[in-house]
Amino acid sequence: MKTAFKMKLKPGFTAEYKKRHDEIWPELSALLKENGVSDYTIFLDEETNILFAVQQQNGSSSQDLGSTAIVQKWWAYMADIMDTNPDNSPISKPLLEVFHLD
Ligand code: RM4
Repeated sequence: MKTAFKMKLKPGFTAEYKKRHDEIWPELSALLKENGVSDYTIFLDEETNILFAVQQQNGSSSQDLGSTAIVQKWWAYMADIMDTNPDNSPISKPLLEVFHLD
């Protein structure tokens, strides 16, 4: 099932955000794939600093893995450049699919 959600990047951290994701921890990538997440892409609207994430999920969403140590560590690592909840998870809102072309 394809799902999408938005998050928020702090202004001025586009390059840093991309760098950190270019260097995503292999154990995080592995965890996502083990939990059925694939084809996971994040786009940035540079005008608003809104991050738009799209993923294929077969079971959990990438955002449902916050009980794992790896995701908690990643969220803590990313918290300085993103809008987050008190537990460091990124503030994320699901997006409504309004069109799909196979
Ligand atoms: C994002 C955010 C998401 C995570 C991806 C890998 O910046 O932290 O929660 O799933 O990275």
